[in-house]
Amino acid sequence: MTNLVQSPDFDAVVIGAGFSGLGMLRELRDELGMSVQVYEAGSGVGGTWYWNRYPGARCDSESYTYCFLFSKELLQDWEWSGKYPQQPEILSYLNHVADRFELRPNIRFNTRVTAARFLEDANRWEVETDRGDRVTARFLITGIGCISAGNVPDIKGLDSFRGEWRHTGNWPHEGVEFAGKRVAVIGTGSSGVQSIPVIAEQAEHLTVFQRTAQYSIPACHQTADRRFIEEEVKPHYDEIVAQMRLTGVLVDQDERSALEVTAEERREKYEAAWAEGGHKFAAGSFKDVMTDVRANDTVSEFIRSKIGEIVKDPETLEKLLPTDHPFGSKRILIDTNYFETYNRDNVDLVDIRRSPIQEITPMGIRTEDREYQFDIIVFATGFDAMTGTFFKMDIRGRNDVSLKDKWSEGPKTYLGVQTAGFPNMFMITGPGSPSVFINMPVCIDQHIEWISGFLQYMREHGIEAAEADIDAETAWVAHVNELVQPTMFMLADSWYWGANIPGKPRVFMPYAGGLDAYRNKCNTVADNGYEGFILGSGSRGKAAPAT
Ligand code: NA7
Repeated sequence: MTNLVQSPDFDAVVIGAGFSGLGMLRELRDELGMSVQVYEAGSGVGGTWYWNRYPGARCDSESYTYCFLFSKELLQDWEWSGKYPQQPEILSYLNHVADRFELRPNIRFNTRVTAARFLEDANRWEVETDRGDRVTARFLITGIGCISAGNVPDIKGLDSFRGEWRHTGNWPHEGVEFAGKRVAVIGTGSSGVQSIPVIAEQAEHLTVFQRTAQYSIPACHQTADRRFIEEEVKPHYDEIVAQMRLTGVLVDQDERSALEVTAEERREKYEAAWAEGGHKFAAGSFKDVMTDVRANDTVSEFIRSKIGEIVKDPETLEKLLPTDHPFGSKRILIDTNYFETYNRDNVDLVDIRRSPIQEITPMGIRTEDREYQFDIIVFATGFDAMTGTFFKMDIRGRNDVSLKDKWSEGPKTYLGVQTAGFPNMFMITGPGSPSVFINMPVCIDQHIEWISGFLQYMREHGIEAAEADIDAETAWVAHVNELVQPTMFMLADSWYWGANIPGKPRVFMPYAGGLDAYRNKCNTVADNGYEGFILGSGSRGKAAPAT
């Protein structure tokens, strides 16, 4: 028997039950008293952490900072077992939150939103799902994640492969059996760098297909330091949360330039940061390593020297040394024994820039110079980030304009929370917000709080509809574009630019100005009566965008 939800009207429909969807549901239902329907494609909560179950999947933010911030009791109660949270533990945490705050009754699982249309006359969103639900809601809120639409490259012959193939972002719940198998991993981004050392330990043989050599920093993962948590974190969570909310990070940056100290001092600093591991290596280093190429050269060269100390085989080392882009111009990678893995006898590295993949054959992979045989191919080839998941749905705003058409030249948003022509649709960590540059739950927390404040304001002022003004949006897109100009991000192709997806417009999507500047801007907008938004009845004419 189907269990259709037909035509009820909600205050809000929320798409996704990861950090964003769960947090937004709790806020709207428990703080604002709204009726809320959440749709989730997976069979459980978790979002990104529900789907990304590949071996070694772990978060790069330290565990005591990777959590919901809204509940002091939750912060005190939950115990993370390691310095960084592993995927299974994050999933347990999110399940705990769903149970503790009784969120499941408002979530419809195994149900994917396929379409959402703004009904101008009714001033409502009509939402359809792949299970035949059709509901309406005043607000449509997306909590769909930034990296959730997997990218399996269009390589000739994949259908003919007789073995098993998987994408890291859609990993089977029962796991994949690597023992005794010849395995290929294509891709050396975060997912590749995390999974390669674990797969190498299990497989008979592993061949890594690398397109771009990477800088990667050791995580220095370890079991959680209980003394640190009990004495320095839990009694001070209020201050820690305040600091995280302000800047998103808990690192004191050295205010000196990398170029104003001696080579010896620099080396000492980098060695100490390398020994501590993780994102502090970049964030806690000199102030200009991400903005000045000469300063950056010093850190890029340091990392190459460390890779050189680890990797024994000179030919493999040469392939692994990143020389075509500066450190930090692509997503910074954090690993556990990544480079060490290439010293194993059962691991080979293929540089596919020198010998590109021609096709996938029934037996394996053929590159320009030879054919390899595999039982399993793992695609660690990333995601159609930031916009891909939006485009899997047919979202239509005023005049039946589709979001896909509106964003055909790249995403256009105001503050990364709204896009003109789509009234009452809010995006949690949408393109144009800091999102992927900061600890995600912290950005999500800020968006939830801000959106909630906006909805309360609308309620208090009898405002039916809120819509980004086209001029404010145009200015914001230009601002996001300006912010990236002085940074290292200009110097590499990356998914931040959409460069990993053939045909995707090359537009820098996240906001690179830092969480503090972003938060200030959002707060100023709110303080000024939500300037840059058209607040009105929602019907055409009364709330027409300024031109
Ligand atoms: P990423 O970071 O996008 O990495 C994907 C990797 O796959 C990267 O090494 C790519 O090389 C490589 N790639 C992509 N397409 C191809 C094709 N067609 N052929 C060969 N190699 C390819 O994705 P991840 O899943 O690792 O990480 C995503 C985010 O999750 C990460 O940034 C964190 O925020 C968490 P390239 O560098 O493009 O040359």
